[in-house]
Amino acid sequence: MAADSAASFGLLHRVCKLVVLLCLLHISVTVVFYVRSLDIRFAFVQNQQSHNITQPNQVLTNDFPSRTDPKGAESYKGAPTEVQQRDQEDEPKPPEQKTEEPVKKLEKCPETSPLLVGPLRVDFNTPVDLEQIKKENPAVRHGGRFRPRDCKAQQKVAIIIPFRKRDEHLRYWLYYLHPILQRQQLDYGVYVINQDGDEIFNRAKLLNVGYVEALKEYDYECFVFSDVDLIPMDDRNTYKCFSQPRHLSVSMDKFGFRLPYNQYFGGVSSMSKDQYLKINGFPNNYWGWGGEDDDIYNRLASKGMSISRPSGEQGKCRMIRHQRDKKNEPNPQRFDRIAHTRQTMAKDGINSLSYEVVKIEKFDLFTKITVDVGKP
Ligand code: UDH
Ligand code: NGS
Repeated sequence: MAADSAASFGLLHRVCKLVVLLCLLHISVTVVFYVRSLDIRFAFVQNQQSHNITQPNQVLTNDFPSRTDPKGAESYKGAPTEVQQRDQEDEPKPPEQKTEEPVKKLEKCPETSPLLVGPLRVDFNTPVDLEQIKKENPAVRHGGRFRPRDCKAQQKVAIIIPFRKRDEHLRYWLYYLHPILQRQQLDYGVYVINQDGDEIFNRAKLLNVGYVEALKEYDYECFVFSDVDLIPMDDRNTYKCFSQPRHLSVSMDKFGFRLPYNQYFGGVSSMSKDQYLKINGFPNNYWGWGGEDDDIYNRLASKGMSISRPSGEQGKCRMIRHQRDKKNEPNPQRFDRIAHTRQTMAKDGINSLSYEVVKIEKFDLFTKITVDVGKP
């Protein structure tokens, strides 16, 4: 009897063990299938996300086609990696997305930029390198263009530099001016107008060329005309236009930080399109050094305009010392010419400008336009 019950207990025990084992097997199979179904759902969601990002952008759809896209099924490369996905998000939004989520309209930048720091240290003892300047100004776009990211600039300003064989000066100019102009929150472009050949230099004609060429590229409303060797020592001296033509380089180190004479309009000046057109632009026939800036002053005065200037403190600037350039000797005709500005200005200016563009080069930090301006 005892032996019988022991045997049946053993049998029951084995059956129970078998049942437990079967249960465990069942649970394991269920778990395996459940996990696999999760995988599939996860992949599907990822795929849907990639599809949603890429679908409106045809270029990207080719790179990351959705499994549901029959055209792309062959070339499917899997769900995008984190980097790929970020790249996609950086791409410009397609037009249809613009209607769903309108691009935020930028507010106008304040009248006075909050980024200004005031007086600056300027020296020319250490050489500067274009690559370094580029690295330090990552927001400057190809061709030397910039506009503020977070607000709409008050003015679109073309900066025109008359130029020939002054590469070292230009590097200093770019090194100091790009950070200043960005802090001034301007929508600006830098145009270096390079006189081709070795004929006698003509600063004012190059400035006229700069005006015309810059306008071909963008709807500039203000023009700053700057010698390549002049650097402002205070970023509150904003390179923009005012209700009257502006003289910006009012206290130069070489003149003991004073104006050399009241009518002086050389170095750096700015004019709106209207102001510039009112005086028929600048004279084209001042070959060699001197007088062209006095002629411009005479033009402005004859049209009843006055000169606006920053304070002596804010208008401080340094000139890079240099020798007189070859083929820019003092112009012996300059005194006679400035005596007759009123008679000549209607015929000599933007309405009589002729030149030939030799080359346009877009560098990282500026646009260089090489021109043949002819000879006297
Ligand atoms: N410029 C050139 N290349 C030239 C001549 C002039 O790029 O060969 C441009 C440059 O932007 C320069 C501007 O024209 O800043 C005005 O010319 P400038 O610098 O010769 O005129 P500035 O009145 O100097 O500043 C005159 C010569 C002073 C010689 C002093 C010697 N101690
Ligand atoms: C005047 C010149 C200007 C010149 C200014 C400053 O005499 O063109 O000196 O020159 N006018 C005449 O010659 C008629 S500077 O000292 O910067 O070389 O801008």
